[in-house]
Amino acid sequence: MPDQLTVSDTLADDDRATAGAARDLRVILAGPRGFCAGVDRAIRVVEEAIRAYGAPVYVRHEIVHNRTVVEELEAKGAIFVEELDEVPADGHVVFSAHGVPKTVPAEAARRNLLYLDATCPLVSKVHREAERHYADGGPESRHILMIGHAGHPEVIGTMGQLPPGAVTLINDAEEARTVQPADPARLAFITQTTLSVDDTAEIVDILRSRFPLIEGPKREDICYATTNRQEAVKAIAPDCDLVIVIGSPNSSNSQRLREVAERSGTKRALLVPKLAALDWSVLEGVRTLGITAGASAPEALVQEMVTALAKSYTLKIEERTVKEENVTFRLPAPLG
Ligand code: 2E6
Ligand code: F3S
Repeated sequence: MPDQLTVSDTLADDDRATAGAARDLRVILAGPRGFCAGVDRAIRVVEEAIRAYGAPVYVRHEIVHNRTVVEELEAKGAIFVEELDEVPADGHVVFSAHGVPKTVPAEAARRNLLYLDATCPLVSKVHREAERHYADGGPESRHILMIGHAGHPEVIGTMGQLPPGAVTLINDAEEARTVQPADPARLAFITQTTLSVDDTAEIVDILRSRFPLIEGPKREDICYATTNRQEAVKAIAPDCDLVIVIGSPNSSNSQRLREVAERSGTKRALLVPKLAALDWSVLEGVRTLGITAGASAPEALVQEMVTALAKSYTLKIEERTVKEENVTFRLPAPLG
């Protein structure tokens, strides 16, 4: 996309004719934004499974945390369930991008279900890290502190790679300050992939200073897509009166983008799932609007919003890209 687009790039002729003296609105689009490689792969897993096995294909949990994605896949023949017991005996089932506890594939195998795992490879990497630190519970075993948000499916999936009690969840800096592990000399930490980079750095600093022998990644396990989207929104926020993050409320990385925007100098930051949910009154007094999208939000939702804005405003659109991404992941073995 060119760096500078004008209203004429996005406005149909009849709309332009009625636009008249529409108010000017500068729009800065953050880049990168929207789909990451793990989301793209997970959606392709469901599509390819439907093609290979025929509809319906069951998906355990939202494949990614976005209603639009889920509804589009439902229209193609996916049925979303929360637990395996909702999948019939002869069903095919896909596990979501967020990962699952070990009990889930074990139960699927016990029931002879044909299952495909759409867990993002960068989440699987954290699963393997956790297993390495645990070391089968033997003499080399370390107790693991997982930095993440209670109840999130990725956290449930990662903690569920190991037996109960092997991992303690650290939700925030306060918990990092107060956690009392049995053996401070045999500790490791891992993190959720979609956390705030800045909040996590603070928590890791606390853990490292309290427990100098703690093992862990160089910084954290936050993925490239989360890191880049937060950097991109930081680069636009100071110039914006309002930043809209397109993403669903249950999307952790989208929620973090909204918080990062708010802390980075914009007057206001809002999470908006899609155009239909936009309260237009939030645009009153806004001269520069920033737009980004969570890793699970389709680019079509961004374009739909820009097109709608162009009907009410004379837009001056700028793409501000802080990093190019070229990550892709292969499909899991049975489909790849
Ligand atoms: C899997 C792992 C990380 O809520 P969260 O941000 O984790 O998930 P989505 O589905 O919104 O984003 C993609 C994703 C999938 N991120
Ligand atoms: Fe994977 Fe990160 Fe996306 S963990 S699903 S690449 S947000």
